[in-house]
Amino acid sequence: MTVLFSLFAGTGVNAEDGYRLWLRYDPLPAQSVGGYRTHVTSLVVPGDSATLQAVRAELAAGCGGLLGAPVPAETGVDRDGALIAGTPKSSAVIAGLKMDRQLTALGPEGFVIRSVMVGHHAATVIASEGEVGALYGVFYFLRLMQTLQPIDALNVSDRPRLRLRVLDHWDNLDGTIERGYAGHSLWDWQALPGTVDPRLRDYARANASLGINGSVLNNVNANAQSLSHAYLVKTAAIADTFRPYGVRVFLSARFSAPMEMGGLKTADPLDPAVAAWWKAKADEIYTLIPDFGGFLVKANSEGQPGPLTYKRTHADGANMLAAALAPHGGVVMWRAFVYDAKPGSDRIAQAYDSLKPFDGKFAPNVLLQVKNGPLDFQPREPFHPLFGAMPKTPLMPEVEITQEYLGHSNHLVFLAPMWREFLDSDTEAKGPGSTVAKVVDGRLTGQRLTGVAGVANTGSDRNWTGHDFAQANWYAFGRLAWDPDLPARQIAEEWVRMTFTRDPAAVATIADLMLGSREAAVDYMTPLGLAHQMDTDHYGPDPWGVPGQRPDWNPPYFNHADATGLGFDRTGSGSDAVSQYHPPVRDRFAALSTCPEAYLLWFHHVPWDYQMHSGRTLWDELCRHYQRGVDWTRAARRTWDSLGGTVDPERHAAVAAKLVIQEHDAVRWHDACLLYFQTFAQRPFPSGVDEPRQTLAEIKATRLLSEDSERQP
Ligand code: GCW
Repeated sequence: MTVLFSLFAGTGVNAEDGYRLWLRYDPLPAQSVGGYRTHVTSLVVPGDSATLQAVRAELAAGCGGLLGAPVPAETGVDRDGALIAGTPKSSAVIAGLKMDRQLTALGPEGFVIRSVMVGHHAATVIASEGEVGALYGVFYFLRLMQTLQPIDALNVSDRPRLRLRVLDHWDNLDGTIERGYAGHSLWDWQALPGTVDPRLRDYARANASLGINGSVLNNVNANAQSLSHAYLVKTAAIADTFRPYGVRVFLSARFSAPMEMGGLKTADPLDPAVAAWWKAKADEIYTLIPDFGGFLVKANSEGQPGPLTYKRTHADGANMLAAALAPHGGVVMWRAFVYDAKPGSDRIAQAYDSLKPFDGKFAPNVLLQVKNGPLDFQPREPFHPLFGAMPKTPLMPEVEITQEYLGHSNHLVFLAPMWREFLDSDTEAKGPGSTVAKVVDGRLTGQRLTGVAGVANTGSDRNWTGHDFAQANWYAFGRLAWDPDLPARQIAEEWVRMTFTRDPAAVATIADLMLGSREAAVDYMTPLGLAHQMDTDHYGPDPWGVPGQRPDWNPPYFNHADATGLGFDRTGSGSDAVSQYHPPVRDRFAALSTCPEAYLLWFHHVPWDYQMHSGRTLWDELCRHYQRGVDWTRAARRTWDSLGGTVDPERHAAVAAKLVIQEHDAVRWHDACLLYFQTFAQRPFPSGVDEPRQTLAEIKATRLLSEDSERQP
């Protein structure tokens, strides 16, 4: 059997440019290979579907590469060490093993990997009810070898815990990416459908290696043209490329498209002509893309059109679209990120107020896509109070993989700890232990339609994500979407082993660096519950804000710094947004003494001399956090430098250069925020806190740009 296509098209031989991500199949150390070879002597993957060809190609590239010699493809098992992959339908050997009941229980995306006897021969079987499940099993098996795990007595069964595991691309039709920091869009709309960049297959492969099974191709700030016939034909070409890897395409739908494209006078969801337009549009889409996933909709938020424009509700809008998709099996992912500039209102409270009343009112194929926190992808936020508050509605969390508020592609910030913190947050909706993870995967509510979305950080940069370490966030998202209970350390260590080094000491060192990085970013940007202190590019510090800026986009609105103290009062004496949480959580957050200090300034306006758990004042503690963040960036540089002999020189240098920027930026954050807050606190910096390098006036006179190459260490 032949390998019909090569993997990682266009890759220079072993160029260490990061292109290969975690799917590097370079030869393993000789002492490990010996043991593996006896278990991988031939590949038995019958079947000609595109997915089975992908299974074959991946096994051939993976096993051949890791073992340092090609592994022959065979049609039958005539010796020990066959690796058999497929489904009971595609493989007579798998059918003969009579595992159908178990495979059915695991579903078409689940799989079994087992060491078995086939006749008189020892073999390893990777089996699933579905071909994509077999492919997922293949990636699992390859990961075992990549991370040097034993493969001699395997008995694995696994399946994804969430149904929709989706990347949201905020890609515009002109090739730019909103909040994208790794080049241009991977979709070349001009060249499509005639030319499909071979890179798209590698994108789909990388997703399949994690179990990501959907991509929303266009920005939620949507252009109606994405739904035109010409663009749908282009989208169909992308869908054809992704399909063998189990990645379905979705589109963001602009709510007013019936007016912009269909010439209708209204987009009122209750107008029969509008519903008919969407139904016809859905029918057209499914003629071109039979497995189209559905629509993602940002409605009545940040200027986007929506049902409220016609005095209809979010449920009216979502359900009308859902009705158009339902006959084809598609879903609507309706975003909960809705807020208006309302004088006097607390922006973060609006989504809950607008959507909670509709619990139970959405059609069965609607999911509400809710950001992890109530504001907007900050370095730290408490969990969104809608989790646990809408038991009759499938809630699909949306996290941001792209580092909009976390140093763009310049800062090393590993996001798995942040997502772990979110998933482990206890909503207490049904008593203690009602974690967000249990809400999301349906354990708590019985929801069958489940999912999670991550705003993608990929782009046309050679290494896909700009920062080599940002690849780990794509990886972590996919792994957590598959299993929302995975520990952050396991994810980090897997990724390091597959991406950089298998040296145990270096793995531990790099994983430690990654695991500390998010807390460091919180420390040097927005410690103790501060939020949204970024400039309008959401990069550098801007705690003083922009005069005349819309208040709920302006940092002073969020920090409430004044002579008495710092922080946003969201208790009963303030906006009372805290009351949106279930009573035990609400009470814990609402009392100064029990509110976790990590969320202190999120919920409370706190006097400068308030005594923290450490015994220090708020002011001193705040200073210490900014300093701790800066210190981390310095230590990170030293640590990384010490790994010079372990990591290849190309990527070592690239990361080292980024860490210089990160330290520079952290100092800027420290200086800017402390000098500004000091104008209110009127207190000196405590000992151990660096004196700012510039005055506040000097800092305000320049702006930190993420593209700036002029930084000095
Ligand atoms: O975080 C904000 C971003 C916008 C984004 C919006 C959203 C796509 O700054 O760029 O728009 O959220 O999530 O809709």
